[in-house]
Amino acid sequence: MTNRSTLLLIAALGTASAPAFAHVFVQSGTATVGGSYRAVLAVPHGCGASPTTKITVQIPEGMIAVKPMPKPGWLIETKKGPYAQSYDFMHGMKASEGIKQISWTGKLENDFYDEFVFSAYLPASLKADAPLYLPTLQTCENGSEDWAQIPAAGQDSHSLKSPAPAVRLAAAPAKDAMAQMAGMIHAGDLMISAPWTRATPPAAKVAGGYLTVTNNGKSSDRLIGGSFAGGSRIEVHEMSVTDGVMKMRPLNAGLEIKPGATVKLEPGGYHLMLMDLKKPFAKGEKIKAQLQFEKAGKVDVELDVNAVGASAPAGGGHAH
Ligand SMILES: [Cu+2]
Repeated sequence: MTNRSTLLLIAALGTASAPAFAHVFVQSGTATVGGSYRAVLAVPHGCGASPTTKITVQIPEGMIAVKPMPKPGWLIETKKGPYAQSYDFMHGMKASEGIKQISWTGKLENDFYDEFVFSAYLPASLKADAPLYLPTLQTCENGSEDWAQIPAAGQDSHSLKSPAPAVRLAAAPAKDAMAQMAGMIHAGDLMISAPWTRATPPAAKVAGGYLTVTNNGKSSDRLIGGSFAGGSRIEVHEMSVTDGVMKMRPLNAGLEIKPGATVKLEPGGYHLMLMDLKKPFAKGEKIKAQLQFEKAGKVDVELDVNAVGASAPAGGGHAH
């Protein structure tokens, strides 16, 4: 590309984005629910040619834990109030009130551009189908602009004269999806995720194996056992407390996974038992294994070897 065409392209892009630039708008216009959000309110011009002296934004219902970022030269005032409902916030906390309005008072010449920033949290319960609107009153030395118009259903916000800044919401990835993506295996109607085991002490002849199986089918399947590299076979075990003693026993008929059910094999409960280890498992290794299901058949998995004692069941766990 020549310098000249680069310049032309930049000029063309500049023209194309100019109409949106004429409004007060939210710069980071898409936010993922179930996480924190940094809102940047962009103010590209004054009221006509008159300098901006105050920006007042209304915080929409559902945008919680709002905190404005200090801004040199600008006085920040907030109004707090109750939310319409209580929301789940981070670390299991509930939030039922907070900042509902922020105003910044200062001066912004019409020839300059500025940004007004606050942080917020978007609860996971928010639906990603409708944007959140932040009606904003721009006060100037002469006059004001009320960016508060909200498009009706089906209406394009570009057709509005003074549209309210909007934040589009994006759905949060399914819980644990990120963590499981790498290890997720589909076999027929079954979905197997996060298979793992533990590093073993030198003399150990067995190791526990853990994973989650979901049956998306219409009929039951059974996890019967399997095989693995570096040992004889995999059994399916159940851990139970009998007369106050924690014991495990092999499930000779296998472990049933009912239609629609998610069964977790985890320390202290159902687990795989990897038998007759030829050498210990070392942390960071991956153990190739093949699980045997009654209907889904043989399914190849790789078990991540975690640290010795990772997520060990309370009370000592495995006695073999
Ligand atoms: Cu066991």
